[in-house]
Amino acid sequence: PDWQAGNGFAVAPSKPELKQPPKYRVLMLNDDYTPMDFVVEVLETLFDMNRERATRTMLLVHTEGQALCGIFTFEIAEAKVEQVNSYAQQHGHPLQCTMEQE
Ligand code: NFA
Repeated sequence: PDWQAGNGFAVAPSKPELKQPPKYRVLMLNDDYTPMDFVVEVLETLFDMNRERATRTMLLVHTEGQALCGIFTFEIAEAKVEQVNSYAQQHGHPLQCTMEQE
């Protein structure tokens, strides 16, 4: 651990330096076929967004090609991606999410 010079004396750091777990971005990808209202519904239900935020995020994906849905630990991010992809597939839409380390 790094040592800190307090009032002229070398003293041990007051807290151990704990390493936090890596975080993962969940990104939604644009496609030409998924209806906009379906995307908004997915963002509301799986990413806990209100209608306004879900609509803004959907339009960002639509215009920019992708947008951030949220940042999670590995297991939560993995579950979100799986939920979006399987829910979309069940409804016959090509909508996809991916994840990447922050
Ligand atoms: N691009 C899709 C359309 O024009 C809408 C869409 C938005 C799809 C965001 C996927 C993600 N119907």
